[in-house]
Amino acid sequence: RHKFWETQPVGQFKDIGDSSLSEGPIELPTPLSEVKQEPYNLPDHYEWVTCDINSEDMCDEVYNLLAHNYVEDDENMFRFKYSKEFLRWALQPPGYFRSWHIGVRVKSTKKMVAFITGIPARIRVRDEVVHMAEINFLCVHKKLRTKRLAPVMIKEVTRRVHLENMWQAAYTAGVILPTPIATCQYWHRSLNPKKLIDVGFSRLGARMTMSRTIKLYKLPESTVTPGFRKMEIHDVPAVTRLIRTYLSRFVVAPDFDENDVEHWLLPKDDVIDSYLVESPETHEVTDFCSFYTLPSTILGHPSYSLLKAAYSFYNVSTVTPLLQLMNDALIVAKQKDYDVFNALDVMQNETFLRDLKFGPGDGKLHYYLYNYRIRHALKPSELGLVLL
Ligand code: NHW
Ligand code: EN5
Repeated sequence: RHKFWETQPVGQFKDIGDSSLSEGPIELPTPLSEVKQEPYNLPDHYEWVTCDINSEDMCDEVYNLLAHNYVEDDENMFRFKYSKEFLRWALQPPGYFRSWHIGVRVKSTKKMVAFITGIPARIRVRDEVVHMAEINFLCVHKKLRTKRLAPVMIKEVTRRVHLENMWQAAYTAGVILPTPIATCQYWHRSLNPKKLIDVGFSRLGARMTMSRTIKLYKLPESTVTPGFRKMEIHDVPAVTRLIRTYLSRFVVAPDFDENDVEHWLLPKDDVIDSYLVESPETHEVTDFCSFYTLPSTILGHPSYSLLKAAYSFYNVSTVTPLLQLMNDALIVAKQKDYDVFNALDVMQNETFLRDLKFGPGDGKLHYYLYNYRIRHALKPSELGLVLL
């Protein structure tokens, strides 16, 4: 069934329920001198390129490959359209390796036809912090699909991760592979229901009119929580303390330090939005919420071409009820003209999704670890990790 994945150190379907297998690394690291020194062979006429995402031309090429060939929904109505600024942010966290930003070109024309990336991350699994790669943006041009190029891309990024003495990875996908550590559900909160219905993202409910639907999803003009404001650079230490304490309760979560928080959570226009609650009395930071910006191209619609979507990222409530905090997040997203606010059922998100009028989508997201076995699949609420 899975000619490639059967050869890889990942949990296999045949091993599900085998209690003799213990948790942790599947294979031991090999000496660095035994890691293959040359890149894997590509089919004739193709060549590897290490991408410089800071170069305007390279960034353009990657952006265009993804904008035309990356992930679509199951009915091919929408396609993710990561912005260039987003890609630069996603690919250059503290300690990133340029060698993990891997493209494939046609030798003769230099056209970029495939891409895969890794970034370093410290991920805690139960009480062990593991230095991993987060793998993302695997993409093969539509015209080169099903030619087994993806396994070569995956082996090459694995080799380059090994050269940095890292032996585990985390990734997510909409497809089922051997074998998920957790399966999460996408939820969607309409902010601009008329447009969502017009473009086929959602449907008018049974016995619902357009005007009743618009009223159903109406939000207040401004946020309600006293002390709710945008995160600023001087908040990094307080937000780091808040988020570290919060993430310690999940089975799998990133081990963020202040540098990570500054990179991943400090607001960047049209990339990442973060808000916190500073107590008007004590000036303590008690609550935090964030979302990233990932629009989708609307395929083949006469009047609209872009769906503006916000995706829930990391949220922490200690004083403000999570429901109220996320309602404020919806209000700012509406003020900023997003059409929809998306969230997974990870962390404590289930406690607000239904009350805040999110509905389940038709997409699932499966979480995976490479070369690390987990004894039982986790519940989404045991995951404290969100990938982009
Ligand atoms: S998930 C998004 C992936 N990208 C897309 O869906 C974009 C649109 N699709 C495509 O570009 C986020 C192509 O369809 C792709 C497959 C490139 C997906 N992950 O070349 P072939 C990520 O980026 C397996 C892993 O003929 P293709 C996460 C498939 O099961 N494997 O197919 C990426 C089969 O293997 P099998 C996937 O359609 C994580 C083989 O590829 C996959 O032309 C990567 C077929 O290859 C997917 N999303 O190209 C793993 N989709 O064994 C990282 C298909 O079943 C692992 N396949 O025969 C860790 C590495 C680092 C380790 C470090 C220690
Ligand atoms: C790795 N970092 O399928 C990324 N999205 O539900 C790879 N559906 O937007 C991840 N099909 O349900 C890939 N509207 C996995 C995601 C791939 C993209 C994807 C789904 C997630 C999605 C929408 C549109 C469906 C269009 C037809 C959807 C219903 C919304 C409705 C709003 C009102 C309340 C009920 C739900």
